[in-house]
Amino acid sequence: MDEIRISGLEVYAYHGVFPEENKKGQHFYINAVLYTDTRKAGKTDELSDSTHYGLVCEEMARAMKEQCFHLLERAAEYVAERVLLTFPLIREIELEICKPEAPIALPFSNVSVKIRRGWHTVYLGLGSNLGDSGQYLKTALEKLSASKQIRGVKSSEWIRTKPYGVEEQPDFLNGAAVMETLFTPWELLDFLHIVEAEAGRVRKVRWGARTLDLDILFYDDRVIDSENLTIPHMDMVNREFVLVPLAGLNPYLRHPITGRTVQEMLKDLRERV
Ligand code: A4P
Ligand code: MG
Repeated sequence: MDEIRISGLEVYAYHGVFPEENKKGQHFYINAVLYTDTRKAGKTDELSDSTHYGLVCEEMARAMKEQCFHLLERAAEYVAERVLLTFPLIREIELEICKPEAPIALPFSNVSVKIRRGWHTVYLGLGSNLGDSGQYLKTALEKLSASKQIRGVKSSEWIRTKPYGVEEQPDFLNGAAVMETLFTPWELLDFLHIVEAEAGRVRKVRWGARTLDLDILFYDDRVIDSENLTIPHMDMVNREFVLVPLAGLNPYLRHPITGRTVQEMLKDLRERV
């Protein structure tokens, strides 16, 4: 991706763990790399096709001044999020906050915290087979869209499917959705669990009937195998109710491990069964 770089932006602010620092304040210096696509502006010469770096500087300075944090880590997180939420064309930001006047009783030239944050593309699988399934799924999408950490939610068609796994349960209504998020994979999982709980979901039987099930199918091309989270979702190659809606959204999306597209996985599955 292309970069817009800002270095040495000076801001007088009040962050620090010592009360002295919060009262008196000190100079902070910000370095930022804004990851964005400059191609269109490169062709049109129109500022509206790019991000105004002057406005980004002003926004970062405002964010630095309006709160008083103990930690540089917190200040960096706050400023990075503000930039990503304010300027839609910036997909990622690398942000360094320098504190050369930090209270360290030894000679030093600088101390800084540097982070990289951005929007991630996520595909979710949605399912319901209890109560008013259509309404549960619609409400879930509204809740996702209402989170400021999530943008651009787009859903597939809904399909009626026979239960897979535990077969003695009502038919499902299934779909998929694509969106961009600032959440990490684990933060997203926690958020999805809240949305499921708000739909009255009770976890009794694995693969049992549920008002709402939200699974993370893909998170960029990340591969995660931790105790409570597996991405890409484990069993998708065996599930038409996942692959059909996913193919409706993006048939050419590739599985990061096997390299197979959604369309190919669906074809393989149909040939197998
Ligand atoms: N978990 C691990 N990876 C993920 C991930 N990528 N996304 C963990 C979401 N959760 C993930 O899930 C159990 C735990 O899996 C979570 O707490 C999380 O830490 P759960 O939702 O509590 O339980 P579950 O849904 O009963 O189990 P599981 O294994 O997730 O089942 P699935 O895969 O969700 O399948 N038939 C049809 N036709 N349509 C369906 O939608 N769904 C299922 C459930 C079975 N049969 C179905 C359908
Ligand atoms: Mg699940």
